[in-house]
Amino acid sequence: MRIGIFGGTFNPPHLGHRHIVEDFHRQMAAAGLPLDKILIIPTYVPPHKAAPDLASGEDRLLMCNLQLENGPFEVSDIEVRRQGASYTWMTLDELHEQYDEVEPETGEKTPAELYFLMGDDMLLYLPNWKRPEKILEDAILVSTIRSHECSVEELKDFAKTHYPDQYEAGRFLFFESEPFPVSSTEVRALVKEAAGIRAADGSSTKVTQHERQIAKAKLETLLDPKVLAYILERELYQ
Ligand code: DND
Repeated sequence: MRIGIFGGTFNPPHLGHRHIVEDFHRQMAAAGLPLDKILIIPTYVPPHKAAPDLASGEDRLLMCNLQLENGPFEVSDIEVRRQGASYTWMTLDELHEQYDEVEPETGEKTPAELYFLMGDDMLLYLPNWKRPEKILEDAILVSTIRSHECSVEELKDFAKTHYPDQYEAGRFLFFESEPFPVSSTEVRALVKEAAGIRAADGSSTKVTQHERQIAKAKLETLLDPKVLAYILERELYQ
């Protein structure tokens, strides 16, 4: 079985996430490696960064479901259920346990082929992850660019320099993608602004009605309408 994995804090999930994962789906098929399914895995607690305004695991699971509820995508609660820091090597271990096929008579194992998707920032941060070598044994890492500040060539050079053996062994894949530059941090700041709160100092006095409308209009271009409605209804990030 060939499984794509898209892990993230998804606080909240935005259209940049949808863009990269839909491209991943298409490009893997075009490369002759069609994926049987793609697991979208929100972290419980991201292992690598402080997460201000972290919405609950349940809220983030729900928002991922609202954004990617069709087709080959399946939102998985594996990390939210496990709790604690969501280390990727642990998740890959669990996924192999779940999806590797064992021949009942001989006990022979056919490991699931796992492809872990990430944006450029995450690939460049890989040496700081826990057990990157183990991760590269258990999954092939597939990456692309988030903005024109980085190129696929730079990503290849980085992987070749830091993980030469794994690079030669084909444990990295890359694809070209038209960037959709947005971040969850930017989205949370806009949600605050749309609610009349100045993100930088938390003050509610200085945001004009006009600025609030502009922030709301910008949000409509960055979020799935169902995710935006959910955030506003639940008053997340305010
Ligand atoms: P983020 O916090 O960056 O997620 O976490 C990404 C994944 O890496 C999670 O599964 C983490 O558990 C795992 N990780 C990170 C560091 C250390 C370890 C594990 C460890 O085990 O030690 P975000 O929600 O911010 O973003 C999710 C993904 O979407 C990322 O790969 C990011 O690069 C990508 N992305 C975009 N891609 C294209 N265009 C955009 C994007 N915005 C985010 N606009």
